[in-house]
Amino acid sequence: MTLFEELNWRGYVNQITHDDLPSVLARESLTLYCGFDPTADSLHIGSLLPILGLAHFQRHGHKPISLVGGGTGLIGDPSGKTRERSMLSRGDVERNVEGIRAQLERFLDFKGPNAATLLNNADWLCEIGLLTFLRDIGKHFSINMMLNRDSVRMRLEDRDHGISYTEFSYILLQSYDFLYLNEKYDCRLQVGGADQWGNIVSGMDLARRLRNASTYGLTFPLVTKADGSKFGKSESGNIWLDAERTSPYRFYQFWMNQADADTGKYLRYFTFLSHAEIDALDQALRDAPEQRLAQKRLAEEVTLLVHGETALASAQAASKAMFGGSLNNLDKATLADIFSEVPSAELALSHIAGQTSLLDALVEAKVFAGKSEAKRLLRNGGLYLNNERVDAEDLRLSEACLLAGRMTVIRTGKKNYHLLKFV
Ligand code: 545
Repeated sequence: MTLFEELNWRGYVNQITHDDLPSVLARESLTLYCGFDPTADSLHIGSLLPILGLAHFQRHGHKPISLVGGGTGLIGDPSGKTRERSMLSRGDVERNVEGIRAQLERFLDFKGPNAATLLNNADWLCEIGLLTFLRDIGKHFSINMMLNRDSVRMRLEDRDHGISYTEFSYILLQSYDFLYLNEKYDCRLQVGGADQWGNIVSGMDLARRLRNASTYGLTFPLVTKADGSKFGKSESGNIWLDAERTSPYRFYQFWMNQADADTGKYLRYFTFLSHAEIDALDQALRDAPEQRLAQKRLAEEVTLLVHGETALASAQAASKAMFGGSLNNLDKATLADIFSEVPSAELALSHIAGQTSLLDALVEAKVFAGKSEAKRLLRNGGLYLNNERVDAEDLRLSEACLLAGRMTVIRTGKKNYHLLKFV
């Protein structure tokens, strides 16, 4: 299967600038690039599609360039934005560049015959002088055309927000990048999300005018959800690629919780699983949706890709724990993370000295209104301490009841959790 057939099968192609791009891609090895502005110190899953897109190109023998926008990030792309961005300080941009650079490095192969390259456009954008830029680049941009762009027109019509000269100029910088990369790296294709179409085409025009170069553009679709809500957010906000911002457990759960109607599409977008395996998972979605096999495979694959094997294993252990599995081997941070949304109570550490009865402690922690209620549940076999059933009514709290971080997990019934913290 050719690269283009593969991209089409996976739903990666939104628009291409030339109909002969598929045959060019099949014939020769191209250098291509995609840019990422350092608007935060981490990428979020919105960037995953273009990153994996670059990886698909590389797997088919093309040479990808990941470009971090250390220069353009100082300006801010107005594409698809209804308001002016708040400008980041130079220090913030530099910090963000480092965070993003480290993440981008994980997805591509930087060795071998079609090694990937990682570049920062600050290296050339910060060097070019204003007058040179206005004379050599600015002269080729027509204000009349620029005013006609959707992202600019929307902001012109909105008197309250408007657009600054700074953001208005952004397209010149991205266009100059394509020109520069074409000249220095023989880069002939720029890819990006659907919001980048205008910037990409504009760079192609510039490269044609100044270097008589023929270049190509390809955009990926915007990732959508069947229910119309925004992809990539949970109740607690963006899903980040940085484990410090979104724990591997939450990341795993995010994919686990995808709707049946979206899962087949996301398996194509976000995993490298074979067509045969994805078709089989589609079938499983139709035949036995309640088993959530497809979601489980999706969660496994994307977590493995982004966080690696060890983090996947602990995310899986944490997910099992949430459904009654063992809690003994989870560390403090994981426990705190899994149970961060369950009601918790603090009890004095002195309670674990072997003197306090569990049931009394549970009443003190307000898990039960009174001891008789607690006893009734225990006799019905519905009281669990660290996911193990409690049978003895006179059980006393001791060191043996504590998990990492001096916590005890109480479960009443199938899935009502409470966390006791001994302080
Ligand atoms: C800069 C210089 C270039 C070429 C491209 C750029 C960046 C481009 C842009 N892209 C978006 C972006 O978002 C912030 C990333 C999170 C830290 O603004 N002008 O930088 C997104 N991009 C990936 C996809 C996108 C796009 O990084 O293209 O469509 C999201 O899917 O919004 O020479």
